Amino acid sequence: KKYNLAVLGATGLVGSTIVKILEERKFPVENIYFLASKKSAGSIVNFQNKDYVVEELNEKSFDKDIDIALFAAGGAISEKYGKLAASKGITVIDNSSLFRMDTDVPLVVPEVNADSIKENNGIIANPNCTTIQAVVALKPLDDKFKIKRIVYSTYQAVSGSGLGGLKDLEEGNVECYAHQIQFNALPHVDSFLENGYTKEEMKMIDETRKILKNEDIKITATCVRVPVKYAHSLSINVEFEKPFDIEDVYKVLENAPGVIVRDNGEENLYPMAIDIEGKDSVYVGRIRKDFSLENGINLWVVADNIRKGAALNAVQIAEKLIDLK
Ligand code: 11C
Repeated sequence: KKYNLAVLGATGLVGSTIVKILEERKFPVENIYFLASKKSAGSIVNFQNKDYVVEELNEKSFDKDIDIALFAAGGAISEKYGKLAASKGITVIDNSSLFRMDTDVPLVVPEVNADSIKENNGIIANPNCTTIQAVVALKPLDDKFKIKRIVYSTYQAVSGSGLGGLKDLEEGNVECYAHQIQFNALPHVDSFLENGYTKEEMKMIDETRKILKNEDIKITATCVRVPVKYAHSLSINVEFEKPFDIEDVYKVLENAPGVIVRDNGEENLYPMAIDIEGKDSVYVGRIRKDFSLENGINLWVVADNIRKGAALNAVQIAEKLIDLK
């Protein structure tokens, strides 16, 4: 069976990668529509060697016979059209943060909680990029050793801010960020909240708990923007309830879906952003015991923030969805 798709925001960084990944993975497409706000309407998108004109979004856009709409056009578009599309029987896979914490919206990373897709009421949320790569590594460890507490420290690529972030890094501008990102590290991702955390930090905390289905896990996070183009790196400190052998942690990660272990200090082998750009897996290295805790470990987790952190995860959700249809 083939499906009718709509892609919103296909000319952006995430949207254009969604288009590429649908092609790469040979998603069974019957018809595909590219929709965008007035600004991008009229642009050309090439899909499977055919040029398509991007249509301007309006209230009637979702009267078309569409099975799945992949939204990657920002929160404002999701707010305006997400529920409307769902009300017309279309399943929306939304990349924005808008619906993620809604109790009737599954927040899905297919390797972790593909089952939750069944509970959707027309909208499925794609998590934040840093959360996606974290939970791919943490879920199999949680299943085996039960996570009690997590400390996240992130080193995030500028592509997480879209084309503007890349431009600031390449040209040394101070347009997208509050300060220069070239040759710098900014402990500031997304805006600040009254509690002193940034939105990005609170997203990691809230979304991890929702995806791991455990509101009791204690989590704290510090998110930092670094002068890297693609791939976010995470230092993750984890405390488990159960005692473990570090060899078993290795084994669990080596067998985990979507994970590749790259870890050999003697050979200077560990995941690095420049190698992981363009890859689909979540890479884990620097796996070691935290000697300051009874049952703790440290991990270094790297993934391409535009692919696994956004576009690929959305397409994988769509693949699982059609398996269920
Ligand atoms: C960043 N993680 O690197 C952000 C981008 O909630 O989908 C994605 C924001 C989101 O800036």
